[in-house]
Amino acid sequence: MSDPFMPDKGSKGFSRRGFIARTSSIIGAVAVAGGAAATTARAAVATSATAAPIDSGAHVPVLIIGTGYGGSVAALRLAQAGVDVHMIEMGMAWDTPGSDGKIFANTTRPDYRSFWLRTRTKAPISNFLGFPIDKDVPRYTGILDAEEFNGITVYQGRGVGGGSLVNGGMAVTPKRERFGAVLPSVDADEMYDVYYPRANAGLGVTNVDQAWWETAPCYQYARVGRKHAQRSGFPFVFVPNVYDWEYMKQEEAGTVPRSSLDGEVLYGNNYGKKSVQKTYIAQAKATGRVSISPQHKVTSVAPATGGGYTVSIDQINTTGDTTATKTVTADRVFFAAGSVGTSKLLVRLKATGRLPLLNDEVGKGWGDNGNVMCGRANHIWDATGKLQASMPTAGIDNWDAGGAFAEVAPLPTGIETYASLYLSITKNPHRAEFSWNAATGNVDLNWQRAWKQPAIDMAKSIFDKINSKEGTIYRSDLFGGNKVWGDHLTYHPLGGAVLDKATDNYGRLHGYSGLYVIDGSLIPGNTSVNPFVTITALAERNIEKIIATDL
Ligand code: FAE
Repeated sequence: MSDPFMPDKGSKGFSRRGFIARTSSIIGAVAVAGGAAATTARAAVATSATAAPIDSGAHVPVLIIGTGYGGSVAALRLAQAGVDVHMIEMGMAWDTPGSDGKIFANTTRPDYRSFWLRTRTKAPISNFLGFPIDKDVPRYTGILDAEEFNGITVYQGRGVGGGSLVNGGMAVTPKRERFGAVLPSVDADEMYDVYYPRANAGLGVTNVDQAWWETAPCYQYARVGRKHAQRSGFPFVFVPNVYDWEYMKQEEAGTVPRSSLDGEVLYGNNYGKKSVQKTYIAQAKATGRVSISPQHKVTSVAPATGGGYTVSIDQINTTGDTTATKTVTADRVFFAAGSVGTSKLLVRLKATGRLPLLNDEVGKGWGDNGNVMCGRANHIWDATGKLQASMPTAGIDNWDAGGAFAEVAPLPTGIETYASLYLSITKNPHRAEFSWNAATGNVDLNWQRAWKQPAIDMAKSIFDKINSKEGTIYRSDLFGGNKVWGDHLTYHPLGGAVLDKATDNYGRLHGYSGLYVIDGSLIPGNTSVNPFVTITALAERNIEKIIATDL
């Protein structure tokens, strides 16, 4: 089959006019195909057999809100300790293929499955060669939420598995000497001796085979990233991942269906990636003590007369409409709805009198992990490869000298772009606060776009130097309006219910016994690297203590 993204035969380099012509026709074709597929595929998903939804009036010993990293760790460890657990997840189960035979949509061909209740995609990289690439999609409870707040779009995974469904799988343990700034109230020895190793084992974290990496065409972009980093004197570090490397080798050999080598990531990986659905949640379900209600959204938690908590839940359909309202009771409730989900719930419940005794730290200490994106335009002799594995393997560590750790990111378009893309994590000091807006009935976040400037400056400590050394420039065609910096987003929301402030030092919420926070909202805004290993390790630490002392 001919590859429609391939440059014309015989062309020496990349032709802008040719690309645009081809891209428009592909986008057009995909829009039609996606629309046609939508009706039948939605029917297939609706018949998913997994859902054993909770009944209104039920009583459960433990209810967990959310099924990402924190929620999954809590569910598994509680179940292993003999406690029955019910998990409530607003997103879909993601266990049933659509009419194309795939559970998840491809990054280059977004369809109804791609976005959470949007009628138009909102890709993190909005443009290519200056042209917008977003397109209309049917409104559906898709996998990636681009939630918009003042000055920032916060990307989050929706579904059983949370962010693990959509992320790049980079499984990075912060350097030990930096841990004191990440979680100042936590004993580093315990974390590095016990809980980080436990988390890495539970998540299935492994290192890429470096000998293979050195020659694999799909990591040419990363090798170019290394060459440029090292020529400018920056440390280049390999980072582990949860992707199955043996599977990726087989993808390369053409013996299995492609996932990472087909550009799958943002809207889910059909194969190869060990999301928590396949690790913690699979193990938790195997205990027989854990059940899950997908497409159920917790709207309220309040003390119940006679002890425990009353939890209100909306069951929703695939267009986001409420089809049933349920009330259940639970002895204990774990908030694991992610930094944004947990913060929004707690701030609203405090302000509206359901949980008035929560302290004033609730909603505070929110950060974006200093995320900022940029691209560099390489010379024609520095091709980054038309085949790019979607799972990053490495980063440039300039944290101590310049405050930035830059992930060498793929740009899996299927064509040679001569672009190097980076997601930088920076020491940006700004922290925002969630607050209740009684007029709109929403929870607002007071982030300001200008607060990204320190992050940009820190990222520049790496890329200005590389550009100067290589004689290259920043790409200005990726984020619209000739912008060089992707300063409008974060993939890494953290904080809002900070450990040892809104909660005690193990995540027990002040003011209410039996209410816990166990997700990224405990971490005060920055982890110095990608966050999910730290979220998982902290959850392992806290749940061990809670099981030992509270249950
Ligand atoms: P999270 O995984 O977000 O799970 C929360 C769950 O709660 C979600 O499934 C929600 O749908 C659900 N929920 C929310 N509100 C409600 C409610 N009211 N009722 C019921 N359910 C609810 O939380 N991190 C890395 O370390 N490495 C990476 O390579 C990486 N790449 C990323 C790429 C992308 C595109 C994105 C979006 C994120 C990436 N991250 C990465 C961040 C990582 O996925 C994120 O930090 C964790 O998923 C956060 O884990 P939590 O358990 O806090």
